[in-house]
Parts: sequence; C-alpha cells; structure tokens
Amino acid sequence: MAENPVSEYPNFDKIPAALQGPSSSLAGLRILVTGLGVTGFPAAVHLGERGADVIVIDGDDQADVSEKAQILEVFDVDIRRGSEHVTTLPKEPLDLVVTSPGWRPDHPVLSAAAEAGVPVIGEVELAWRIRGTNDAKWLAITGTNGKTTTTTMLESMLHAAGLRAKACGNIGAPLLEAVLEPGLEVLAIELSSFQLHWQHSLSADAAAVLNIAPDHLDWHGSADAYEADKAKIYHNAKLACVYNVADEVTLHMVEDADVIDGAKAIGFTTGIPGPGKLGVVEDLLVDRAFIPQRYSSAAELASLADVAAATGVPGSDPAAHQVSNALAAAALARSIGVPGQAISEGLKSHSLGAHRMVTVTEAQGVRWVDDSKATNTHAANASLSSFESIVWIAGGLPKGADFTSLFADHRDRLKALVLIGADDAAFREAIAAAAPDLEVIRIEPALAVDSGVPRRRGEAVAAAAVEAAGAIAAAGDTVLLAPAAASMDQFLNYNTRGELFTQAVHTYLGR
Ligand code: UMA
Repeated sequence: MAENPVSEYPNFDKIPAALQGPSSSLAGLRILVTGLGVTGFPAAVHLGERGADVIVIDGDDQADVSEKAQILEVFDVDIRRGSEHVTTLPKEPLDLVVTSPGWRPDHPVLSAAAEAGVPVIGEVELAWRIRGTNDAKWLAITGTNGKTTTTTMLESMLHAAGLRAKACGNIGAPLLEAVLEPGLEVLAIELSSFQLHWQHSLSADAAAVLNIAPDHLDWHGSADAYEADKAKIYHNAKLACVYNVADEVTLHMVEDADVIDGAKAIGFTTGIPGPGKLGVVEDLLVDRAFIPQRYSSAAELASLADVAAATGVPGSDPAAHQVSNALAAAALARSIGVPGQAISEGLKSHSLGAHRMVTVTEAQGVRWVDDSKATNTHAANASLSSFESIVWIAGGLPKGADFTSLFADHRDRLKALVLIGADDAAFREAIAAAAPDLEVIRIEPALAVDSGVPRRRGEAVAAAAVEAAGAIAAAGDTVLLAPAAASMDQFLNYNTRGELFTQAVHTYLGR
C-alpha cells in the first residue's frame, strides 16, 4: 500500500501521454467509456471535445438518454446500449478505458481490457491528469459513513472563509466538471472506494478517512481490498492526512501511506485532544494541530451548539458521529489556513442533505423518519441508536454484509421489522440468530417485479412497507426507514427510495 506500485495497475504505463492537461488534442485515440451515467457522460463529452474517437457502452437500454445523446452526437460519440454491448470489449482496437464506479473490476468488459493490455482508469485519475482550468486545492474525503455530510460541512466552512469552493465527487457533482470549471479555489471532494480503486496519481492537498466498517464487499471482493482502496486517498498527500483517533485502522493507513515530505498526520477525536489533534473540550471544538502553541494551548473553532445547528437539531446535543464529521471537515479546512471563525460560521450556515435522518412528519404520536442514506450496517446502527421504540423498515441489496449485530444490539428497541428487498436470506439468518421472536412483516418482492419500470416498482414497495409499518406503530413509536442495504434491487437509487417513502407516508396519512 505504501508503495502503490504501478504493477498493481495493469497496463498503467500504457496510458496515452496526450492525456495530460485540459486541452491537448486526443485525435487518433480510441477511448471506451463504460457507463452513460453521472460519471460517463461528462467523461465522454470531454474526451470527444478533444478529438478522441469515443465509444460509450451501457447495459441499460431503457433509461431516457435523449438529451445526453444529442450532445454527444456533436462530438461523434458512438453510443452502444443494451446487454449485448457489455459482454466483452468492442471489436475496435482501444487505447484506453475510462470506467464508471458502478462497474466492478471483475466485470467481463474490464477483465477483457486488462487481458488485452488496455489501461483502465476511473474519473479521479482522469480528472487529476486533466486538471488545469483552475488551480484549485484538492481536499479529499472518504470513509464508510459521514462522507457526504463532512463534504458539505467542509464546503460551507470554505465559503464562510470567502473561498470559491465546490463540493463534488461521489456526492453527485462530477469531479471532472469541477476541475474544468474556471475560477474555483478549492474542491471539497467526496470519494468512494469504487472511485479510489481506479486512481493512481492523485496527490491531494489534504485527505481524510472518517471511519472504516465493512461495506461493498461484493464489489471489492474482501474487507482488505476495500480498506486498501480507501487508503489510497492518503497516497502523495501534500499537507495533511486526517484520521479518526477512535478508528485505529485509519491511523494505520496514514502510517503506511507514502506522502509528500512535510505532510502531517492530524487526528480528530470527540475527546480532549493532544498536540497534533482536533477535539472537544467541554462544549467547544478546538484545534491543537494547526497553531504554533499547540504544545501548550488550543484554539477555539466552534461550539457543540454549532454542530447541532449544522445537523438539524438546534438546541439539543449533537450526535457523536456528527461531531466527528465536523472535526474532520475542520481539520481539512484548517490545513489550508481557513481561520477558526469560518469553521463556526460554516457550521451555522450548513444544513443536512436529504434522506439523512430526516423527520418526514409526526402524526398521532408516531414519528416517521427517512434515513434512506443508511445503505450499510454502520449507518443503520447509528440510526437505530437514535430512537427508542422502532418499527424498522430495512432490507435491500445486502452487499455481502452480516446483519446479526444490528439485531443483537438493538433488539430491545425494535417493535417490529418491515422487511423489503428482493433477497431476504441475509436478514433471515441474522433474525434467526439474534432476534427469533421479532415480529417480521415481509413485503413480497413479487410486488416490485410485477410493477414493471423501476420507478413504479419502487413505488409499490414503498407504499406496502409504509402501510405495514403504519398498522403496527402506536403513539411513542418511530417508523424508521434505515435499510442497512443498497437500494438498486428495487429502487433506482437511495434518493428515489427516500422520496418514494416520503411520498408514501404522506399518501398513507392523508387517507
Ligand atoms: N452500468 C452497466 N453495467 C454495470 C454497472 C453500471 O451498464 O455493471 C451502467 C448503468 O446502467 C449506468 C452507468 O453504467 O447507466 C453508470 O452507472 P454507475 O453505477 O457507475 O453510476 P454513475 O451514474 O456514474 O454515478 C457514480 C456513482 N455511482 C456509484 O458509485 C454506484 C454515484 O454515487 C456518484 O454520485 C456519481 O458517480 C458521481 O461521482 C452514488 C453511490 O451510490 C450516489 N455511491 C456509492 C455510495 O455512496 O455508497 C459508492
């Protein structure tokens, strides 16, 4: 990991030299872009604009891509959609593959590329190589949970400091577009393990790993491979490697990382910080890392009340994981000289994103909460810990996870489980092991299949789940959508899952 050797990246030395900077001609190169989604579209536009012969493949031929196709036509991009185009490489010789994060490394197309000696890169590697329209600093964030909130908190702090900054990456605004946007001074970049897998050259100004818990094991193949990909974020960091004192794995990642001389290891903790760390003293967030007097004193950055305001619960104690997120964001901001006051102001003006423990409504004493963003056990654990008597809506694509500890740790607060998802085997095993007496209402997956197109499919599942939960919940209970699993088996994505749940709650209560 420390070496990050080129040999780990098959055919990396064959990446065309012309792919450097934002504007050199790529004429004569044939590039395959896998996926016509959020990542693939801007990649195809950029490469096409620069004169490359671009082929885009996508297994889905149902989604409406007419607007994208119109634009890509201008650059003669060849779009091939449908399952027959994603079984192996196109027959034309290729110079490079730019892949989207949802494509697993063992996908037949990507395996065939490796075998044929064609280099494969992802959006981060591409963005790093072509950056140049702006001279922005790169502040990169990864971790199993809290990435998006930390990224938006960081953006908010940077704005409060008067910097032209943008949150981008896995959060949904393509990194590729951000590096080509003139005038930006700082990029607050959320990176997923999928994105990090395919990057090699990135040298962020500062990087943070928030926490590590098993996730996406089906994509990466093992927990070790997942961690190794996450750890790449520290590779060649210039100023600071930010780690979580409470999560030793993140410290080891920093210790093993090969960084630029002078880059500091900076810890964050919800306890009292020692020198070189940010932490909490009484009700204040403080910095003992970026001040000259760090061995004798601490600088005040913000208050716990600011974190509570930033996370939508003004006037109460903020959750510990949100304090951690705020400290991680503050450490990244401080690494490039953001003043303490902007940390506090940034938190005050921050608001949480959609589908992150949002109270949809309270009716007849029942609180309905949308935490569709809880796509893994770690996030669902935080969610379940926040309420007392819960009718829990969970299930979906398990991604190789084991759910036993969720049932074991929260059995007492679970009133019933409304089980969604196409395949419930992993949940059934966990229930049998840790909560055999729990009332379980299964939402039949046939509901989803019978309803055809993806949106309608999700609608039927959400409506049935809400009705089932509503029939059980009584005053004092919380109906909590915190699926602990990915959404794509029955919904388009977690956003849609949250929207359809919210809609179904309103419809159900409106009757
Ligand atoms: N496709 C195939 N075959 C495959 C996989 C995908 O044909 O085996 C096609 C799909 O039909 C789709 C296209 O490829 O049209 C691209 O799909 P994609 O899944 O790679 O997604 P993008 O639209 O490019 O969005 C990606 C991220 N998606 C994933 O990592 C799965 C988005 O994160 C991210 O916001 C976006 O890039 C911009 O960076 C989403 C996510 O769920 C929100 N991320 C995971 C998470 O946060 O846990 C990692």
